[in-house]
Amino acid sequence: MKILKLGIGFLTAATLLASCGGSGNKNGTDGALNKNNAEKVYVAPGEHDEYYAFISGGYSGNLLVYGLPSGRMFKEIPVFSQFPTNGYGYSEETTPMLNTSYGFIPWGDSHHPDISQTEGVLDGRWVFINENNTPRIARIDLETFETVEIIEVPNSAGNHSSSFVTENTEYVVAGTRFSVPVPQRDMSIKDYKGEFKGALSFIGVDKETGSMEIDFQLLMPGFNYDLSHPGRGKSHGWFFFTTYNTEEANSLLEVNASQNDKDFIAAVNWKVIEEYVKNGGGTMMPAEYAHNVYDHHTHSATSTMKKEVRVVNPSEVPGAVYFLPTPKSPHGCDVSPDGEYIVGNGKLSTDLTVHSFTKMIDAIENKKFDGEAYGIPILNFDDIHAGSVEKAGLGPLHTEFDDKGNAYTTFFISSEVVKWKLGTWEVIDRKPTYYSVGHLTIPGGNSREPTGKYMFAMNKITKDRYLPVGPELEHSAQLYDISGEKMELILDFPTHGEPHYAAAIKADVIKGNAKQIYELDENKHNHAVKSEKDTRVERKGNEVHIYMSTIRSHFSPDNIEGIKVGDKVFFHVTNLEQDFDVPHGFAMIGQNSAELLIMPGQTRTSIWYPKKVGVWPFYCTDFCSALHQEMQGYIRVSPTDSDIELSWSLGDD
Ligand code: K7E
Ligand code: CUA
Repeated sequence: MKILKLGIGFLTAATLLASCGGSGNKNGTDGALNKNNAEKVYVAPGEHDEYYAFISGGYSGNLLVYGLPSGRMFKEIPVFSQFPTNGYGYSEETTPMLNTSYGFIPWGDSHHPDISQTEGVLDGRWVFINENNTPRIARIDLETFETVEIIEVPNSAGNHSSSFVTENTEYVVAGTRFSVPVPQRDMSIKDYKGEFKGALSFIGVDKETGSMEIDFQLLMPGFNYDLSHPGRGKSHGWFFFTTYNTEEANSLLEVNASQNDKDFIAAVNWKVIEEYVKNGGGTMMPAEYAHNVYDHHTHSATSTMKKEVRVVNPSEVPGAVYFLPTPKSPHGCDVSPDGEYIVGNGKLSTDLTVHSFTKMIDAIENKKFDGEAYGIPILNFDDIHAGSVEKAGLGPLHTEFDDKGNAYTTFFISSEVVKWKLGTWEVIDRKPTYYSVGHLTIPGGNSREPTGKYMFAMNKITKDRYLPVGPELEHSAQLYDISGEKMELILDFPTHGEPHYAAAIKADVIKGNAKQIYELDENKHNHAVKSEKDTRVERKGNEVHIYMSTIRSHFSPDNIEGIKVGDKVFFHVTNLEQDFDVPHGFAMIGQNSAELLIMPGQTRTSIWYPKKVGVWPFYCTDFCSALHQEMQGYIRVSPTDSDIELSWSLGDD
């Protein structure tokens, strides 16, 4: 009955929303943006923003770098998708990054970026992001702002409760949204219940290098593991995962996974499991997953196929996992900066449920259990419940925190952000979002030290917020000033793809480390040239290797003859420049891939299959100097049986 009522509530709210968006929101700002607010987001020409925001590109598969408070976009970092803008996923050096156990995959669905931490504070070394569809975790280096590592996650499907890091980046954690047979096998879908498993993967991160390895996977009951967050401070050593579909339904989940009054937050004591594993616990299970690593010295990626993974059965490790009953199909699972409160946002509940870590430990120590599920003890709701924020809104999704003991929760259906007080659970303020907000971000949000100046909401629906551009719209984000008692909307800005989540950090922590060039001396690429005198062309059967260089404003060589139809031509292009922001591009007519955009000191390789006899041009795509238009060359392509000698030249040489 309760479900039915809520269902109607959903409908009504959805109708309201649709009519609101459809009829056009004219200002929607609680009074028009005043001059004061405009000044708050104004970053004068040539000045820098105060924060970096790394915003998920969702189904673009990438990660976007924005500045706050201006809302300006600085860079799209290709992660899980081919990116013709710079040749990522097309060049020989970068295609191994997109290798998986299913072969080369050109696309991904990224969700949750999270920045590395030391002692609970964002250290700005790396940002991690998950791929939901073909489960993977990527690491992006925040000196070069490039993807440097991607690890596939076996036994997982819908890698969603990911990629959150523990407070010393001991682990980046990846949990499966869809449970699946483990190991995969041919079985009836109807036998889901009790047979499928949900793998929660703990990926160890090397303290110095950031290198990732899957340390262990917990094979949990076949629920849907939706989101997760680490404990911190007093709760460091624990990780919390929301679940839904504890009914273990395999069809029509919108009805069948909403039956239970409460689902669970799974509390995982990873330190206990770490100890268990150290003492030889768990079993090595055959598995196939790719581990792709990019090296800044060779400027190349390698892909290794791993063959096994350590799995742990939670019911065999006493003290490792407990279930915290949480109403009702919770989505977000957020932990307060001090580590005491675990907030579960029940999508189908009007209340927000907050659990107390202290009470949880108490209940565990006193063995106050309320049954078990698959051998995992269930705690009693009343024993662990810290409080509820009542009737806060409709469709709560995610919560972030500021530095003053406040929490901010997004409500998808009622389209608003609600500010409330930790401990008293009273609602302090609410502000509309435009429209249907998903995640929100406060810089430093997932750490011991969140900031208290800005919050931005990332919305699922845009409708009339910007000039119309046809049916397909970018999503909209809204930036709020949260320094006062009441939140104030100060900026609207579009994001790219679907901005599921963002991680934001004070710019000062990373901007001084950002690399400007790659040192040519340190270029260890096999096919690099260090000067023009090394440039050359070599034939090996029908393979032709062109060792080429770029410098303002020419290629060396720029005239090549002796190439034949049917050859496989490798352009190994090294950019000899050693100045900041002088890339050169390389594009060849009829090339079946993308251009190369080559940074100073870097080498990139592209393959071209000459198909037609003639003289064919190539050119630099990046306007690099006043004589950029002169940066071009020709390749003479002769018939397959021609005996024209291979030759190359630049100028009169
Ligand atoms: Cu968009 Cu975090 Cu993937 Cu919620 S998730 S909204
Ligand atoms: Cu080099 Cu344009």
